[in-house]
Order: sequence, then C-alpha cells, then structure tokens
Amino acid sequence: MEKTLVILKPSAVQRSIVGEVVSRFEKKGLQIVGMKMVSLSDSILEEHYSHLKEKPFFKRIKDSMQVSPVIVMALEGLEAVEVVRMMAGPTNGRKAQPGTIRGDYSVSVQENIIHASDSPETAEAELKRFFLENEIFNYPSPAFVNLYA
Ligand code: YYY
Ligand code: MG
Repeated sequence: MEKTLVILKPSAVQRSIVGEVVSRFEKKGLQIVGMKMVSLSDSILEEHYSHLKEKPFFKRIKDSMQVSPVIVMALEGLEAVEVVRMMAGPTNGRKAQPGTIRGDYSVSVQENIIHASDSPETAEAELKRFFLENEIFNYPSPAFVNLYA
C-alpha cells in the first residue's frame, strides 16, 4: 500500500467542488486516511514549491494558494501516487483530457484544482510536510476485498 498527498486548492474550495473531487477519489477506491482544512503559510509554500521558487511567477502561485484555505488529504491505495496523478491529469487544464480532474474542471495552469504528489519519495516528504503523525489514520476498509483481487 502506498500513500499520497492531495491538496484541494483554492480553485476547488472557492468553486465549491470539494465534494465532487473527493467523491472521485472515494469512487475510484482510494482510502482517505487523513483530511483537514488549513491556511498555507509563506514558508510552507516556499518549501512545497521550492522547484518554482526562482521563477518570476512564484509570487503569483503563492498568492493564489493563499486566497482561501485549502483541504489537504492523505489517500492510500496500491500505487496510489501514480493513480492519483493520472486522475489529476497534466498541469495545464486546457491540455488535460476530459475525464481527468483538471480536464473536467479547469481551463488554467495555475487554477488547476488539485496538487498531487509526483513520486513515492515526494509523497513521503509532502505527507510529513502537511500532516502530524497522529493525523494519518490506519483503519480497516470493508470494501478492500472488492477493490483489489
Ligand atoms: O505537479 P504539477 O502541479 O502538475 O505542476 P508543477 O510543475 O509542479 O507546478 C506546481 C503548480 O504551480 C502547478 O500546479 C500550477 C503552478 N504553475 C503555474 O502557475 N505556472 C507555471 N508555468 C507552472 C506551474
Ligand atoms: Mg508538481
């Protein structure tokens, strides 16, 4: 089993599509093992988007992540990192296939609804960044036998 981090960005929270997006993950068979609403500080965003920190548009991204609180989620499943990235679709909502979250809800690069960890290593670091140890849960999933055979 693998865990991955999803952030429902202000573009999801402000447009009131949190439920729809969360529902997609549940229907797919991913188990929610952590979930909370938080306001993202400058320092956590500088760490989280450190690969973009030197870009001229970094402030624009940071501002957009702070216009409202976000929902951070920990999702668990077999190959969850890859599964969730596929469900998200590519960064640019205009290039994302219909059927993906970004493809169905976004026409933007910046306002692209969710963040999803891009590798198992990144996922581990990102889960630690946004969750305390006791905020990630381990509980039986009765549906498990129907999900993976
Ligand atoms: O992993 P992913 O979210 O698909 O893209 P990243 O290249 O890691 O960029 C993070 C985030 O930054 C992206 O979701 C939107 C924003 N962004 C942007 O607004 N403009 C860009 N040219 C590149 C990224
Ligand atoms: Mg990324």
